[in-house]
Amino acid sequence: MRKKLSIVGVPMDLGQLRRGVDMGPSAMRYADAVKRLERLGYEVEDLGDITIQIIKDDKNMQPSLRNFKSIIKAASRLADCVDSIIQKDRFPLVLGGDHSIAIGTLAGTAKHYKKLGVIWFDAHGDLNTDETSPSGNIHGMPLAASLGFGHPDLTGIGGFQPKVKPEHVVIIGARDLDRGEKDLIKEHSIKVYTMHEIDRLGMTKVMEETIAYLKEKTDGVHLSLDLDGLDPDDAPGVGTPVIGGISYRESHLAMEMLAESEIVTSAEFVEVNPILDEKNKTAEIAVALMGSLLGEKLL
Ligand code: HAR
Ligand code: MN
Ligand code: MN
Ligand code: MN
Repeated sequence: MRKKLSIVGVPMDLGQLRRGVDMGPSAMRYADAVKRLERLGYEVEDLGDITIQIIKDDKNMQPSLRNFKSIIKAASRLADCVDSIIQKDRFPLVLGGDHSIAIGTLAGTAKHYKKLGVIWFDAHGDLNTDETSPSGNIHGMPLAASLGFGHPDLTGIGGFQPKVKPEHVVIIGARDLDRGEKDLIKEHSIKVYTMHEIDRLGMTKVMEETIAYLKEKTDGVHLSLDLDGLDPDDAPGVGTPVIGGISYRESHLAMEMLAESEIVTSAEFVEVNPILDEKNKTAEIAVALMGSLLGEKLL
């Protein structure tokens, strides 16, 4: 049977302060995401973008949760959309947008998998709550919210929580973790491959271990790929670059190994900011990584 895939864009930049990441979906479409995946034999439908509604005065209503209401609204819409894609037996591919959109993606996905695994490919942990966040930016909170930590309106999107359990999460590429995030990781024994472990073990071993860790105990795996997981020399078009990241080839290797493992059941590519990019390089990398994740090979 031919595999079917649905793309949905989330042109939202409200989870952080730098404008431009709302153009990420356009940039990835411009980089020929649809054609690239069709070439791999998928039947691809592009559902267009989720409508983003900016609620008046939301920005300053709660400084510890900036744009809270608008983000919740978008997340709920995205959750419904992802839910209906999976109901139609299609693979959801979400184009961000800042990383706060993952709250919605995971809410939609988790409805279908009781033991959902999550691979969080990111320079950051995104494990802050409104109480630990140094910025009040919700794009630093989506993994915490999906685990059930944080403001009840964020953790409760979709009407249930948590979406995912700590023992079903693997973070890859972390190199900028805040105090509260480190505490949460230790308290809940979340598996993290920081850049230290990636340097030490190599990406091959990291991915072998990640796949083995998730394969046995999960019934589906969501890949949440923040382009700032890559080194900013390779992927400059991101709002919060952190030096010393995953290389272009290492990230492809990770995607290729995931493709071989066949464990991934949904994916999102976030934080592409075309305004900060060099000739759409980061969006092109994102699309190339989608290709590798979905089975593209070099030979
Ligand atoms: N940890 C910082 C905060 O919570 C920075 C988060 C930056 N996040 C992203 N997503 N780009 O990974 O404010
Ligand atoms: Mn992130
Ligand atoms: Mn990040
Ligand atoms: Mn930080």
